[in-house]
Amino acid sequence: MNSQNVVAGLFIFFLGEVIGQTDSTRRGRCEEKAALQAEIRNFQESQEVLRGEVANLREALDSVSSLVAYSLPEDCSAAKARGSWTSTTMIKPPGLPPRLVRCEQREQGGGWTVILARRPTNNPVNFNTTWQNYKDGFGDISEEFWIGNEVLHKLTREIPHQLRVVITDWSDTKEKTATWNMFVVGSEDNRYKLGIDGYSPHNSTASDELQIHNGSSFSTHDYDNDIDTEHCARQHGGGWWYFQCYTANPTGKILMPFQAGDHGMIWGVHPKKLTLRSLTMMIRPVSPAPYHH
Ligand SMILES: *[C@@H]1O[C@H](CO)[C@@H](O)[C@H](O)[C@H]1NC(C)=O
Ligand SMILES: *[C@@H]1O[C@H](CO)[C@@H](O)[C@H](O)[C@H]1NC(C)=O
Ligand SMILES: *[C@@H]1O[C@H](CO)[C@@H](O)[C@H](O)[C@H]1NC(C)=O
Ligand SMILES: [Ca+2]
Repeated sequence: MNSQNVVAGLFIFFLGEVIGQTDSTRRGRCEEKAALQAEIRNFQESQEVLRGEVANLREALDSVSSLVAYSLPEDCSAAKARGSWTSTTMIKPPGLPPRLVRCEQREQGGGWTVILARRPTNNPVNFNTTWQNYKDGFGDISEEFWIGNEVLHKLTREIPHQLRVVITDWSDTKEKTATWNMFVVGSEDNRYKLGIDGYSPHNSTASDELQIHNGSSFSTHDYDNDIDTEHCARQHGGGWWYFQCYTANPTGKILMPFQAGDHGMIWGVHPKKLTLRSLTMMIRPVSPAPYHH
């Protein structure tokens, strides 16, 4: 064999290899493409299946959440009846979406839904706020808050409620308490009119400063419903059932003992007037567990 033949032979050999390789590569690519297309089809199909599943799940979730909402207690007395001792509780007031509230389950047999909480904090809540905020509720349920007039109306409109107030002033850190056996809040159309009665002197150490507010409409700095020529809410800095203007101002500013002013959190009038350090208002049905599904 001469060298020319060797070169020609090698050339043909490599050519054969290259052609062969290209061929098999092409064949491979075709197969891969088909496989890929099949996978894409599979993927699209499973995507459609998944989409259906997601829709099913969403539907199931909707019915589960309405079931959960349906089985939530209406208030803290219903929570208590189910054995709950916790303070922060999810309730579903009649006719309203679920919400977190603060419960008092130890005092006086428990079952109390806290509607207003005040105490000195580093982040005081501004209680000189709007009709809308008082309607919806505002603040932080572990600190200071107003539960919301709509909740108050929905809880008290059909079921007789009692009210309990716990106060402390700066001169005496011992708590004073008072109970009223009737507490009802009207609808927004009635400007959340207050009905209060049945102060019980036997078990109250705080004086009755609320009875005189009976029948008053609710007022805020942007909605004057008091019977005074002045604007009580704006003057005294709270949202409240002002009349002319108040004997108790539970949503007033927490003032230090050396401060003074009618816009303070005040309980009573001179000479019985107390400048409060803390205040909690809570309600519960007069008879236990009155709610029915
Ligand atoms: C206070 O007394 C009244 C009647 O004397 C009673 O109906 C009410 O349940 C008592 N309240 C508390 C919190 O003990
Ligand atoms: C409270 O007000 C309502 C109407 O606003 C009235 O019917 C009721 O007699 C009042 N109760 C008392 C004790 O004043
Ligand atoms: C309450 O807020 C209103 C509106 O911002 C203001 O006009 C009024 O002076 C405030 N009242 C007090 C006591 O701070
Ligand atoms: Ca007025």
